[in-house]
Amino acid sequence: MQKYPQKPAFRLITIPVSHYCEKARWALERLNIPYIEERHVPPIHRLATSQAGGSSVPILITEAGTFTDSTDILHYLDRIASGEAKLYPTDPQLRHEVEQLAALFDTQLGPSIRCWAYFYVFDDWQLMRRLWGEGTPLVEQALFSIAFPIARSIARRIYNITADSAASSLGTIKSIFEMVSDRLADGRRYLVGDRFSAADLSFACFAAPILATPEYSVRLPGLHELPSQMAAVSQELQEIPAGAYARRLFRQERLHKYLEERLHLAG
Ligand SMILES: N[C@@H](CCC(=O)N[C@@H](CS)C(=O)NCC(=O)O)C(=O)O
Repeated sequence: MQKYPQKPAFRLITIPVSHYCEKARWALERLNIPYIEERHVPPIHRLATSQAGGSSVPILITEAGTFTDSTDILHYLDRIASGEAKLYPTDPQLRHEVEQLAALFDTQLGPSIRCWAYFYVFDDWQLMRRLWGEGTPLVEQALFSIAFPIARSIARRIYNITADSAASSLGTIKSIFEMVSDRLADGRRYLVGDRFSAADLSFACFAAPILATPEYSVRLPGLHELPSQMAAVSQELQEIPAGAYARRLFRQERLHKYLEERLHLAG
């Protein structure tokens, strides 16, 4: 998938639905940096990531170097961003708070939502074909039926996806949503300070798959497409302040970019 083809671009290697990849896309788009996204179907992505010197996605390849972790990508982009577009505050105390929250979302929320969601949707081949295949090369889409069972069984093993781990992941997700709701209870507009930061961006991206966020880069399943147990949780979380907040961030902080991209693709 090529975006902004008129200028020289960074390369971003991704798996379509990955919420770690969404972090990198959003940061690149917010900073108005042209990039070419190279989407891959798992486990075929490993050919591209190992060639770039990494393993997981996202990987950002730039003239200044290759970044193989979503937080390293955000840090790098922040270094080259100017003023308003910066994702980390310059004040050291506020920056520390942003880093701490973002790390919690990276290490707890991201993996918990992945485990919980995959537990429910892994048997739905049609949905998985969209989530892992949308925008990937046609040859990889054609190989999906062979690749999917392999990638699914690897993912079940390395991410320990079981009924028990899905239930405990949901506990972690709810406690992080409660912490975020408590933080927002004083009426603040953003999680840290008075500006949008990497903490907000990370929370919105990681939460998106459980909130069926419509502006996400890959079409996430709506409530009507989800198994009823998932739909009930999604509905419940959308209605609490943290869930409403994450969806608002996509609408208010991302939607203009999203519309621009759709217009660009249509034009
Ligand atoms: N710490 C990494 C984690 C990224 C991650 O877990 N990516 C997953 C997709 S959600 C992945 O690439 N899984 C397949 C693999 O490891 O080969 C980051 O922030 O970039």
